[in-house]
Amino acid sequence: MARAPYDTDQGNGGETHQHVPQKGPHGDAVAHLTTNQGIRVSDNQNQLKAGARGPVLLEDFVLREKIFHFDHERIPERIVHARGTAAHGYFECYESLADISRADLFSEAGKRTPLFARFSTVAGGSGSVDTPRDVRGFAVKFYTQEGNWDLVGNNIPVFFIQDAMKFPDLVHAAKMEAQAGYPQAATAHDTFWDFISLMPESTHTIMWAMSDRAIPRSLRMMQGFGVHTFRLVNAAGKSTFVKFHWIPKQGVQSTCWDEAVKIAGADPDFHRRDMFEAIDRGDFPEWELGIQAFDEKFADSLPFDVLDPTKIIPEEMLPIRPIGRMVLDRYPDNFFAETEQAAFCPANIVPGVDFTNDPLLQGRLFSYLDTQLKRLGSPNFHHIPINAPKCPVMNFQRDGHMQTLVPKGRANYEPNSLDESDRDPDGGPRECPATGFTTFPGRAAEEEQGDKLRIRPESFADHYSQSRLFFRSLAVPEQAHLASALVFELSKVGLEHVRKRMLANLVNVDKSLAKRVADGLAMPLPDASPSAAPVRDMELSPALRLIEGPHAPKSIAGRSIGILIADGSDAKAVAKLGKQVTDAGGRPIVIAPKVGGAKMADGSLLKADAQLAGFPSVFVDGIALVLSAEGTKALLDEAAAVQFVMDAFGHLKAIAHTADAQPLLDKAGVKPDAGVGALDDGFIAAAAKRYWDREPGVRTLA
Ligand code: HDE
Repeated sequence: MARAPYDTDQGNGGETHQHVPQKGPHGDAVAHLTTNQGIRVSDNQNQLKAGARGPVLLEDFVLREKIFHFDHERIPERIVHARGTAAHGYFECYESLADISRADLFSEAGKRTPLFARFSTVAGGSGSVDTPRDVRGFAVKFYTQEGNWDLVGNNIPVFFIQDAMKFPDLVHAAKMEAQAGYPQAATAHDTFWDFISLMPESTHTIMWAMSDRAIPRSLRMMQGFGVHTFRLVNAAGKSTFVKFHWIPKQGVQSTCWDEAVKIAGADPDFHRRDMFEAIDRGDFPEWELGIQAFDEKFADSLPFDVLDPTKIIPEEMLPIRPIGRMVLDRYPDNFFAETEQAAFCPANIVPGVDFTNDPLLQGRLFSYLDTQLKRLGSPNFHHIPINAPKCPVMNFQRDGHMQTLVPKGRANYEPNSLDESDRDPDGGPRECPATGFTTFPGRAAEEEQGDKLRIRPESFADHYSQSRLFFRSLAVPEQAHLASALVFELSKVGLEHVRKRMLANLVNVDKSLAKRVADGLAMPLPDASPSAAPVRDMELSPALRLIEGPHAPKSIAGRSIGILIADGSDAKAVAKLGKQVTDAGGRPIVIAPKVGGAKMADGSLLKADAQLAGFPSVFVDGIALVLSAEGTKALLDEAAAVQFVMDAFGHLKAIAHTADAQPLLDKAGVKPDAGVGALDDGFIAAAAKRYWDREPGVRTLA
């Protein structure tokens, strides 16, 4: 409904008053500003004073209510995963999984279940940047018809620790140092590496965290993992072990480290903005959900324990079966109400899915509900729309802070016999053994009811074989990035004994890796640290690599091309290129020295999407310089233009250019290679990838 137009006038002191017209029916309730008690407000610019220059009066309930609410607008941020962005969408099941799970969302082909997905960094506070080197959270809340199921995973399939007991230590070590309050959102500091170097079980996750996986290009271009081994349980009560995988349709892609650092300064909200804009333009992010399903016999045949969250099952050993897809098609209407108040909890599980004894998962089952009471302040936080199940919720729980429901009747206990009375015919809901959640009884009663022990299973002791598997499976440039990331992080560690201890651990992973890192630190290579179990060479898993791996992007779909223009550019060439990019599913972004546009060779004015000084090439996946000789000349003295080209080259992106743009390329130090070419039809295909061969010529890697 269209709003009634408001009037604008000036108050006594020149302040602007926008108000509902004084003459009129005043029947349009929503047009009127009110207090929280529904009292209409006459003046939202001035507090009540004793005289125009006098003191404020305590009786000004309008002022007091407004300030009171404002004073309490913040809630505690998440202790980890504080910075995140989220979207609504749906899950669509490919086929019935009834043979292995009775879960409603997997019951039939084409079945759609609404969901809410939140992606996050782990270490930084809610106001930190989007692109630090960090693990990313990947949490999905499925609103199934049988209750909410939260699959609260990460973009890395393994975790730093094996036992929940160590989580507070890990997080304390990773976050800002206790006395200094910095660094924010960075693991490159003493306490993190001090802890890690004393925790050989972290080594495998460290390999992932130092790899390009920890600097994703976009949240839309990350894989997600359930991490723990879960169970699916069918109607007959049969259990199947599963590992959950999310595979992005957009392809898995990362940035270069130098690029991630520059993005952090140029746009701290880079990932949040990217998600918002993609959904806004209808380019809905999509992931396929897959499972690695296996039985106990297979689990027993593995040389590691499936309950150990520091281990993967390589895809080559057990292929991923696609079971459905997730599409994110709606950005939240309100960041606080939805993204901030969303309460994910691994203990939110539905019939047909179950836990395993993974000791990390078991600890998480306690932690999330506990932290959410602190954060949201009431045991009734499931009433908040984003957390409320979309199926009936009926029980005898009552009262508590912020009770928003009004339960009717006398039945607030059970068993009761109120149904038998004429006076109180509604005795309320009852349990159901047939359809209610029943816990899978476990594998062998003896194993789960042993002596009470604080003990780690011996089967968790191999900390290095899979670390080695990961490193050796990567593409050559990725190995160099990983080694360089270790050099970068350990160079920020002032404690020499910590660096040395870390090097000694790395010798167990791969001697050549340890040597590269030691050389990068200019330190001698120590002997290997003692390893709790012999390190085995496993068959390599090419699926782990990003570059030319099975999940690498195949086109520029979902990606951006920056088209640099200036006065004298060819309008037709810009339009043609823009269409080619759009046709390929990409997004053309026209960048000019002034946002109002540039004067084209044909005399027309072409408006720009962005101003050059505020839009470095780190924001796009490839660049095209559609410049005339005149435009190029003007840009040669613009540091932003030279840096634009230099960075695109240094970040290994495709560059297309007019012949007239050559002097700018020369000034930016661009050398000819397969990724640099004329502005022709081949550019769109060329921009789908990065030019890794260029890298040794632009930076020294370990
Ligand atoms: Fe979390 N984790 N975690 N975690 N975690 C939280 O819950 C915790 C772990 C993950 O977008 C907290 O509501 C413990 C593994 C994500 O809101 C907290 C342990 C994995 C999110 C918590 C772990 C995760 C969280 C903080 C070790 C990947 C963000 C605020 C036993 C499988 C969810 C909150 C969102 C958030 C505890 C380990 C993923 C404190 C104790 C392993 C994606 O409860």
